[in-house]
Amino acid sequence: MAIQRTFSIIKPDATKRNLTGAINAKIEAAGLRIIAQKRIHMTQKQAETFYGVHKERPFFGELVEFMISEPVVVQVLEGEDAIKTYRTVMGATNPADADEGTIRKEFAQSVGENSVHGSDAPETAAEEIAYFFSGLELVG
Ligand code: DAT
Ligand code: MG
Repeated sequence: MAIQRTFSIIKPDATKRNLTGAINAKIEAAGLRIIAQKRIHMTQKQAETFYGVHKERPFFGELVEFMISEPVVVQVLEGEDAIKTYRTVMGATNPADADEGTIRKEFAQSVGENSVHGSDAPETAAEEIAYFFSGLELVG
């Protein structure tokens, strides 16, 4: 597998509890390099567009409200097989199903407030990175 980039969000439940550093430590321990990072307060429009794929799901409104409830930290991670590597470090969507040692097992509060986002495929990673960062902000 080649060096890849993925998009990450440290979500409101985690920024609120001052867990940015603890989550970054897990990211870096997994061999992923944080090549871009910024703290933003998402607008409703940004959150709706970002999670547009879920707009028909019953939890969509709740998800958008949660994502704009507090600032988030958006990141680009680079490393070997980064998309899959980060999904493994994150753990399952529902923290009750997440493996020991994963970010969600350790920090997530519920399936909705689950501390982190990570892209699920190369196409979505490229789209999500371009949505929040300009090329000049990616310092690999
Ligand atoms: P993931 O974040 O693991 O990629 P996903 O893409 O299926 O999971 O869903 C996106 C987010 O939507 C997820 O991180 C939290 C929320 N979500 C998913 N399923 C949910 C549910 N059953 N109830 C409440 N929120 C949910
Ligand atoms: Mg997803």
